[in-house]
Amino acid sequence: SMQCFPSLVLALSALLGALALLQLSLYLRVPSRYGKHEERLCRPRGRLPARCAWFLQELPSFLVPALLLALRSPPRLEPLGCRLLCCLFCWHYFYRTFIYPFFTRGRPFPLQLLFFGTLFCIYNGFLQGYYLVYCAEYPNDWCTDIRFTSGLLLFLLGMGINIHSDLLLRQLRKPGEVTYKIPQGGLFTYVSGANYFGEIVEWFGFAIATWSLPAFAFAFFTLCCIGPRAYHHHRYYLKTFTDYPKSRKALVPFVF
Ligand code: NDX
Repeated sequence: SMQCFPSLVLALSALLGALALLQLSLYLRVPSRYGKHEERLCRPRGRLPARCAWFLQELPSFLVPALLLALRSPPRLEPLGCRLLCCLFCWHYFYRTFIYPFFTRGRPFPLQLLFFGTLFCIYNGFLQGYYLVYCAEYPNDWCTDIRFTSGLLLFLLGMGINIHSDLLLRQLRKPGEVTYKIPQGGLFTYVSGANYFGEIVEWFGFAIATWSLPAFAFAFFTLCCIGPRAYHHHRYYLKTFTDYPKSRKALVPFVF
């Protein structure tokens, strides 16, 4: 049966960190080509409806850790921290897999990115799940530790911002519409990438609550992946809408 190999966790986390840097170097200059940054003319056929694409792509991030947790024998009964944290991760991806895709009004998603996105979700789902189910060890009172409580609070706050902002974006379109408008309300009052800001806060909260290398590597990856994207969204809005609110920042309210 499976057991913990610390060197495997270390290697996979290091590779995740390296992928994060690769993303940063690629996406600081040009955005990843989906949504509003896709060149309309190229590859009109290699796409899947947003609904299927997001469902398929995010499913492994829910399924892999959920299965690792459920199938572990003997079941992990102690400490409570590990199961709780693994469930938090699965909870986010339950939303992203089973709820978000069914309401999205996004454009069809490029197949090539779907392929890499799916690979990424398998990789990360395995790393986070494997670490929490087989390797993590917490003292029995971890649930009252300041790292756990403050991290959990940040996680919930970030998730709230992310879900609320996703909702505001969706409401900009009627079903079948594919045009872009100026997002209004919630944290969009202050930043162009409110959904991304929420997601980044969420995963840094998760990293603090788990206090683990894999979770910090994933938070860093998220920052490098959608941080630049928020900046490209911001530039797109400034270029497209002459009446775009001048005081709005790209990602972090009042700062950047
Ligand atoms: N999926 C994370 N890299 C990504 C898919 C793409 O969950 O090869 C990372 C995630 C993947 C990426 C994933 C990993 C890296 C990949 C990349 C592809 C290439 C890259 C694999 C897996 C890669 C290397 C080199 C390392 C191998 O039509 P539309 O779609 O634009 O409509 C949008 C709509 N909307 C508007 N509607 C009207 N008016 C406006 N002004 C509008 N603005 C937007 O709202 C969408 O329907 C919707 C949201 O759009 P947008 O662009 O704001 O968000 P989006 O980027 O689509 O993300 C959706 C949610 C969001 O909450 C975000 O926080 C979360 O997913 N997310 C996204 C990406 C990654 C991630 C979270 C994470 O890292 N944690």
